[in-house]
Amino acid sequence: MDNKAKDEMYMRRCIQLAKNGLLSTRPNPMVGAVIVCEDRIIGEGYHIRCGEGHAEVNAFASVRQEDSHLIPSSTIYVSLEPCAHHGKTPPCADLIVSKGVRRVVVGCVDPFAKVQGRGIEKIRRAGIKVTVGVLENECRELNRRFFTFNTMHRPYVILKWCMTADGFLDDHFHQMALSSPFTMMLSHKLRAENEAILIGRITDERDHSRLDVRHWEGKNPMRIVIDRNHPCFPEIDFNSDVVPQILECLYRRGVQSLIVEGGTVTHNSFIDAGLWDEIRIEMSPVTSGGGTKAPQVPADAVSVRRREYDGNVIINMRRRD
Ligand code: AOF
Ligand code: ZN
Repeated sequence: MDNKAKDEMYMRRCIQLAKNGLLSTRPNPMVGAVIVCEDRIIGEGYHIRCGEGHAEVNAFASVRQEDSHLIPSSTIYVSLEPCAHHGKTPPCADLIVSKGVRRVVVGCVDPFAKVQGRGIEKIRRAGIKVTVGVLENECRELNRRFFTFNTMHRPYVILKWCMTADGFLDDHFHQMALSSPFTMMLSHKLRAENEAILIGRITDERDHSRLDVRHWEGKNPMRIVIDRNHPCFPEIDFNSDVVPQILECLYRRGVQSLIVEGGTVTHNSFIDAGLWDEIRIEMSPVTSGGGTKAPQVPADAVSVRRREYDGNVIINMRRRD
């Protein structure tokens, strides 16, 4: 195995470890770290919870006493640039320098304003070799909410709808039960993985949806209904475009991700404004022969994943680069 393949293999392990923090690191990113000496992993860790130790801290702490003398001849792999700032915890870049490892391999640069390359800079200035950008796309994908929030200054937006096989959301008269018990569970999983969920007033009045995660474990997302008579945020001016204002309100409150669950008018306003990152469509095998038409998928959306569960198909789309 060549060195590049080895670097990628250990970075893949970092990503795998990082994912254990999926429901608990928020608003911090998920990060994994692996310490390797002569092709042997001597320590590994991940960021478990916001306010607690970062991945690097946990990885160093996991090294066994009898292996600690190997640290100066080791490489530490981290899926996100080690931090340079004093946040809730001290800078990981300083920790790495004090441990005196031989080399640092970083998945991607941290977009957070207080870091943004400063961690890498600190480590390089201490004379330690740093390689940046191993599995960069995968590492950024892992924290796509955190990246969008910090670079675009708005939450990551997921548009989600369920439709019939002939492209309708309902049959004109009622909301149709299109999800299966299993796909219902998956949509609650999606809710648990995101911080806020938004619907329009009409959808709220028709469905009385609780928008909670009762079929999955985790925290209920913040529930937002767009209703000019009951403004979700006091600063919104309903006489001008509401969508960008909602994202601004959420950004100011530190909300990193939002699911938009409809209806069509609400979905279309996000699509028309180009304010979306991911589209998730559930298609039921049922047809209705007429009703409210599902939103038109934007031209720059590409399908990245398609899974079928007992006849219900879930299609994941992203924006073409
Ligand atoms: C790392 N390793 O495992 C994580 C990092 O308030 P704090 O101290 O928890 O710092 C939070 C920031 O640190 C967060 O916004 C992000 O920039 C970085 N996260 N950095 O070196 C980690 N989770
Ligand atoms: Zn850190």
